[in-house]
Amino acid sequence: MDGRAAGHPAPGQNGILFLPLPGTRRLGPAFGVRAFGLSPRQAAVLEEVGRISAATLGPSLWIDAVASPAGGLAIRGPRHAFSRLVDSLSKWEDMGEVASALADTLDRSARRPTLVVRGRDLLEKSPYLLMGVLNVTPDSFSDGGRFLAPEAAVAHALRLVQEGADLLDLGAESSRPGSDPVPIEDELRRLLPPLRELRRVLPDLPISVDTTKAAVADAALEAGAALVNDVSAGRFDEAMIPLCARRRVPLVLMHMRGLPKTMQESPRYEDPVAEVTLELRERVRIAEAAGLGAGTLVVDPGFGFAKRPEDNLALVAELEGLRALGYPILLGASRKSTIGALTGAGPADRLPGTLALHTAALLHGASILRVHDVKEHRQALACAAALGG
Ligand code: HH2
Repeated sequence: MDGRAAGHPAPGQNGILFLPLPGTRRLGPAFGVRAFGLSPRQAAVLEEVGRISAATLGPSLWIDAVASPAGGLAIRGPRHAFSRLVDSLSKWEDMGEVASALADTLDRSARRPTLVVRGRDLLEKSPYLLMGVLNVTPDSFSDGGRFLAPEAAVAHALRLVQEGADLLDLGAESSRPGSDPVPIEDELRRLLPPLRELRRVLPDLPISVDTTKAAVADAALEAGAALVNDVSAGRFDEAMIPLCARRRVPLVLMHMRGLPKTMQESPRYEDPVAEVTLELRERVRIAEAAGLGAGTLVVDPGFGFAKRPEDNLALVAELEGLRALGYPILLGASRKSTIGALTGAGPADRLPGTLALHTAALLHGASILRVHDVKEHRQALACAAALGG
């Protein structure tokens, strides 16, 4: 299915977006954004106002006009200069939308990421979390069939926790390219026995349920799951977002276009980071309108979901762009086929590539990594975190 035909916006059609640039820190003095979706006139006015601001503020504000049909324009400078720019822009006719989009990105990108599970902010003590993958499926792309038996699933979960997983993501339906949906009853039959047992032996462990079906999420929450991870960001089941809002549990909104069955047939992006952020922004707005927000939303660019290898790599290299949304960023590149495309390695041999991509993601703003290999990530995380990513 073509994602756009399924209601996804074309570049520039769905509002203006300012994306934090790579290399700019959340609260550091220097900040940078690039604009997406400006009309040629708005781009020209922004450039002009920026130049005037730069002249009055001294050499602290840089404006780069980038020739791009999507109204590309990059601005760098200290945060206080951006606040002045917003003030100046709001005085210009027809620039109110641009000023409020810029103010929105400044505000959201400065927020400290939070993830509140059962009253506890998991991101308070440590700014990075490892989410261990536990697939109770017969057909997941890298570990299908290994943990289908509840005893095997529980034993593996205990190992992941012992190795340092901060939370677990329990999934009973593969979302690999080409996969078919699993009926609700089958998904629950796979999911509930290990979930109940895990709840019993590890009562404090935050467990997320990886599902796109509200009925499955509801039953899993009842059985002790504390978060929901939805690879469709609530698109496949309208009841998902209201369910999480009603139960006040965190929801991961992951970006994908189309369905897993067909999503790799013709993925197409002109500007992956801007388009993914814009499409996720729509889902974030729906979730916020339903009552989810700080502490209960996580965003994920959906590495490997309706994307070519170059799109996945651009998303990691410019992951800061998603900070425009104001929520913790989760990334899951573990063992995925982009690593195979780059190196020729099969799924079982993709740990080094996974660590490289995940380290890059951390340095570009990810707060949560979804991983199969926890022990190895603990070491990578200790080193990457020491760099101040
Ligand atoms: N990737 C997979 C499944 N769920 N959830 C989020 N939020 N982000 C991801 O990148 C993500 C996800 C696919 O990986 P895996 O679970 O190993 O495989 P499968 O879907 O075949 O079970």
